[in-house]
Amino acid sequence: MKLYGSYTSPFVRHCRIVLLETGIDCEFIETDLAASAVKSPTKRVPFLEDGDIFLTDSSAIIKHLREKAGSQFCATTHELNKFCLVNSVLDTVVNLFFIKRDGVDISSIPYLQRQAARIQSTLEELNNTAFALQAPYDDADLRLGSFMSWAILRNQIDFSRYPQLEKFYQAILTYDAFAKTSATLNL
Ligand SMILES: N[C@@H](CCC(=O)N[C@@H](CS)C(=O)NCC(=O)O)C(=O)O
Repeated sequence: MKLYGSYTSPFVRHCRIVLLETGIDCEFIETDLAASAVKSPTKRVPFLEDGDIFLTDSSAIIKHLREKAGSQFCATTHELNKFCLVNSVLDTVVNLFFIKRDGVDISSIPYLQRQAARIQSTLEELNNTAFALQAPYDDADLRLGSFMSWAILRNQIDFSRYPQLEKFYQAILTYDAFAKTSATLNL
């Protein structure tokens, strides 16, 4: 099995956490934007090869890994909804990050203002949502931790306005599989 990705991507990190948790043997192949543009139709990382199976999205990869290990991905509708909320804000922040990096003034484009407003309202909702403060962490928790860590590393969000999220983050920092996959270990 081969997982293609970067050490900084929050989507890839979540997959790496699941690999550590499940103990599944998998080779990690460091892949940059140029290589992902050639090797995956999404032109994104992560993507995974497992024999004849080729998966091009972190959620599908995590479902595949969990089921291979005899477990489940987002076992309840409630967990799936929390996962989707986090994933939606993560996708939006990553999208704006790349657009701003290309020099676009996001305040001049109405749809990008809508994206920025979506980030604020979703963070408020997440701050009022219960997430685990100790192991076991489910996939909604792990996606939230991966998102927060990336957003802090890239200076994209000031979480001091969201005290419950900060409390969650301080707790997950001490979780072994989370600590071992920190992007800063590979910078
Ligand atoms: N829905 C995808 C999102 C993956 C994604 O956005 N990856 C980023 C890295 S953090 C990427 O490769 N972006 C390159 C691009 O958008 O061109 C997943 O969950 O795997």
